[in-house]
Parts: sequence; C-alpha cells; structure tokens
Amino acid sequence: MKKILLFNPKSAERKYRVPNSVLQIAASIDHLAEWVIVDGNREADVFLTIRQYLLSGEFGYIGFTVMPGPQLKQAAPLAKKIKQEFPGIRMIWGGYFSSNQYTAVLNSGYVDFVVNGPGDHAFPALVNALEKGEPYEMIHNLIYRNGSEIIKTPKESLFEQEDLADLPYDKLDRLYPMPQYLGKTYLGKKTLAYHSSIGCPFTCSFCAVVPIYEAKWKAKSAEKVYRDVKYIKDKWGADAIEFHDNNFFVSEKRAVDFARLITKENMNWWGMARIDTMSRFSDDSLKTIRDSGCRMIFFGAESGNDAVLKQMDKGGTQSGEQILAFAERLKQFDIIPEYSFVLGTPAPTPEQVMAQIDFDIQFIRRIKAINPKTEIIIYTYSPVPTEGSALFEEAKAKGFRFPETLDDWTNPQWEKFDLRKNPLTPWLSPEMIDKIRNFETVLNGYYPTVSDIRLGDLKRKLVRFVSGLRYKTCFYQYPYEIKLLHRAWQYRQPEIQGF
Ligand code: B12
Ligand code: SF4
Repeated sequence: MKKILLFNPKSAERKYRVPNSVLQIAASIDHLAEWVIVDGNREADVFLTIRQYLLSGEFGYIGFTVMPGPQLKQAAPLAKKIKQEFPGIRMIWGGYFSSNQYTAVLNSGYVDFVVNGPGDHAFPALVNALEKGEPYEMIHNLIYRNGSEIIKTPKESLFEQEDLADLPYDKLDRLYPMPQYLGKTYLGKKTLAYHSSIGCPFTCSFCAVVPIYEAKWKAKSAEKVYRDVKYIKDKWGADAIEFHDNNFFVSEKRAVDFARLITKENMNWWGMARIDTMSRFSDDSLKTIRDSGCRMIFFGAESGNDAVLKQMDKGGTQSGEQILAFAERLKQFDIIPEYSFVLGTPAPTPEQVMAQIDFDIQFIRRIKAINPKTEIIIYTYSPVPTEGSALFEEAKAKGFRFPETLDDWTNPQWEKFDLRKNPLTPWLSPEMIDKIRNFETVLNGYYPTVSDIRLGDLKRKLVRFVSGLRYKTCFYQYPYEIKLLHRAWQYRQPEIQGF
C-alpha cells in the first residue's frame, strides 16, 4: 500500500491545538498503511515539507482537512501546486468546509474526492479501493465527479465512538512533540483539546453541523474520555481540557460521570452546551460539574427574541427569559456562562433587521446587568447550506449566493465570511454592520474577556475606564480610542481566534 500524507492547514497564529481531525483519520488507517501528518501550524514552509515527502515517490494519497477561513486560504493554493507537480497523487478533502461546499471544492479540478462527514470508515475504504483498483461507488460518505455530474453516495449512520481506534498520540508526538500542542490558556498552563462526541441532536438553521450530521449525535463514554485525558496528563503533563465537541453536555449522566472521574485529577475544563438542555440539569449536577474543575461553558444563546429563536430553529425550547434566568442561576455555581449571539438574521424589511439588532444589544446589556461575568461573543449571521431550512431559504430569496469556485472563496471578502465578521448578506447594510461591530468594541472594552491571558489587571482597568462613559450612555459610534488600545495590545477576540 502506498503511503498516506494527512495535512492540517494552518488555523492559528499561536495556541496550536492537537490536530484532532487528521489524527482521527490517521487512527482509521493505522492498520492499513504508513502515514504522516503535516501540520501547517508547525511548519515554516509547509509546501517544502510536503514536497520532500512526495518526492520520495512512496506516497499515493494526500488528505486535507479544511475549515473555512484561514485553513482554506492555505489549503486551496497549496493543493493546486501539489496537484500540478504530482498529478498522480490522489487528493482527498474532508472536514466542514469540504462537506458543506463540495461543489466549489470539486470544481477546482485538483481535488479528486470529498469525504462527506465522518471519514473513519469512508477514508480507509476509499484508499483501499483505489489501491486495489476496485470500485468505490458503493462506499458511503463520498462525493466525487463523474464527468460533469457530481455523485454523492449515501450517508452512513453514525457509528459507536467506543469502537473507533485509539488516537495515535505517540506517533504524532514523534512527528511534532505533544507538549507544544498543550497550550497556555486561561484554563491552565498545558491545555489539551479533546473531542469526545460527534454531531449534535439539534437542527439550528444557522449551524454548519446540521447539514453534515442531520441531528445525530454519538459520544465516547465518560470512562473512555477520562482514560484518554489521564494518559495525556501522565505522559505529557496536560493540566486543563478544552472539549471541542459541538455539544458536550447532551447527556447529563455522561457529563456528571465524567466530572466525578476527573475531579481527583485537579484539571480545569471547558465545553460547549445548549441553554435549554443545561437548564434541566439538577443543582447537584451543576455543582458536581463545577467542583470537578469546569470553569466556563460556551452556550449558543443566539438571540433574546423568541421569534428569532424560532426562526433559528433552536429546538423550540429556548426562550429569552430562559437565557436570562440561566445566567442568573449559574452565578451560584461560579460557572462563567460564555454566551454567543448571532446578530443580523434576515427580516422582511430593513427597519425590522435594524430593530432586531437594537433589541439584542439591549438584551445583551440585560444579561451583563444580571451576571456581569457572562462572556459575550457576537457573530453576524453567515448562512450555511442547510437546504430546506427556513432561514437558508429566506437568505436565498433575498439574493444571497455562495461562491462557486475556490478562488472566489479565498478572496479576502469571502475569506472573512465564515469568520462571521463580514457576512456579505444582502439584507445587512454597512450601517447595521457598523452598529454591531461598534457595540461589540465598546462591550469588549467595558468587559474585557477573561480568556485573554495576556491582558493584565492594569490594562483591564484602563480599557474599562476608557469605555465606561460610552457603555453607560449607550454611545457606541466611532469607538476609535478603544480600537486603538485593542490593536496595541493585540486583544484576543474569541470570535476570530476560535472560541
Ligand atoms: C478545533 C476547532 C477549531 C480550531 C482549529 C482546528 C484545527 N484543525 O487546527 C480553531 C480554534 C483554531 C478553530 C478556528 C475556527 N473555526 Co473551527 N472548529 C473547531 C472544532 C470545535 C473542532 C474540530 C475538530 O477537531 N473536530 C474533531 C474531529 C475528529 O472531527 P471533524 O473535524 O468533524 O472530523 C471528522 C470529519 O469531518 C472527517 N474529516 C475531517 N477532516 C478530514 C480530512 C480527511 C482527509 C478526511 C478523509 C476526513 C476528514 O472525518 C473526521 C473523523 O470522523 C469544530 C467543531 C467540531 N466540533 O468539530 C469547529 C468548526 C470546524 N470551526 C468552524 C469555524 C467557522 C471556525 C472559524 C473559521 C471561525 C470561528 N469563529 O470559529 C475559526 C477560524 C479562525 C482562525 N483564525 O483560524 C466551524 C465550521 C463551520 C463551517 N461553516 O464550515 C465549526 C464546525 C464550528 C461551528 N459549529 O461553527 N476551529
Ligand atoms: S445546538 Fe449548537 S451544534 Fe447543535 S445544531 Fe444548534 S448550534 Fe449547532
């Protein structure tokens, strides 16, 4: 079997994380073929490194994981160069961008296959078939071209996560020493990124997870997660955990079981959740979770307006009142709620779009008044291609279109699109975008995020002082002095840097 190169494009300037996507794919082929991972985050000249491997003539397949934004920016031109110099190599893309925007990916002419969603079975099956010259048309989760036609094979139901092979951390460590993947965060000095479940049981209409996982979720057991974490703690000294699951807290029992197991390890941890799900957790559960080291939880609050929550299809059980009540309730457990909002969803008239933005700005202020420790993350709505969802249909009806080529996707305007900063949605006027961004700047000035560990007490006090009058008088326009401080200190925005 020819060797396989797996590539994780650059996604961060610092605070590199364990490249779980390609590591999990590596686990799936470990029994089948020799592989290497190339991590764009940890290479000075990534093309040179990849080229050296490929020049050996031993490699037959190259797999890219691609998220929108910076990863795509590195991936697209690199893939083109590789395919030009090594036309015989099979180029296979996976990950969220590839699965959701497969037409643009396959139109590029240099990607041979897209793995649509989980690759744990599809990838080994595909390389095996290609190696032996056998048909691949029956393999699930594939998208490829047949002449002018794009073929999508059926989706496989989600498999038990317990049955997957262990992640090959030791082999990764030989390629890129693990300690450098355990970054310093506000949680700890050596923070491990771990992914303990796949998919999500909900169908929020703005979320990129939905078209891929179609409301399905499968998780590793609390014991398995604990064993993996403990291994990394004992071997490389991890002292904190960031759970990268879309929705870590789907099961109260699993979350509490894990909390009980991890308590003795004295590690801080963080994960993502839904407000309606966790509102139903008992006080005992919340206490156990906090006592075990969970300091902050990321919640998709999205909006305080019940009609917008309905438009977003938040499962029908989340409401503005619940969002406020839960921020209040978490105070007694000393868990910081990290609430993310999606502003700028479409409405019938521009006045209604603006009124909605104003409403949510006021709503965010109410949350801060109730629980000032709440971290607020503001995204602008960037459509995701969930065919049939009311929100995506409304976006299309208002003239929104995705780019059709990778060159368009990597132009600076679209590159920012999935950073959810410059959404290119026709119903948002520059005035509306300015209003959102200016409010965000003043809010971040008055309430600096705790997750920026380089911001000392003095800087926090200064920026809060400078922003105070604006925040108190609701005057958000032209906040240049705050922007200047943020730029000078390279203020870390979770929206852009990830979480
Ligand atoms: C970790 C993470 C990051 C990390 C970097 C990850 C890295 N690779 O280095 C950081 C924090 C830097 C990051 C940044 C961003 N991220 Co991000 N990120 C994630 C997160 C939480 C986990 C990814 C992960 O490791 N998953 C674990 C693996 C095992 O799962 P997986 O990737 O799905 O892999 C499976 C399949 O997809 C497939 N597969 C994946 N890759 C490949 C490759 C091959 C060859 C094959 C065959 C198969 C395959 O097989 C795998 C195993 O089954 C996901 C959400 C999620 N839970 O997945 C968001 C997510 C991918 N990110 C997203 C986004 C938008 C971003 C940003 C662009 C914007 C933002 N504000 O968050 C920024 C970019 C900022 C920047 N400066 O780069 C979105 C993508 C949405 C979309 N429209 O496609 C997601 C889905 C979050 C969300 N729900 O919105 N991110
Ligand atoms: S709960 Fe979160 S991950 Fe799940 S569909 Fe909604 S936004 Fe996406």
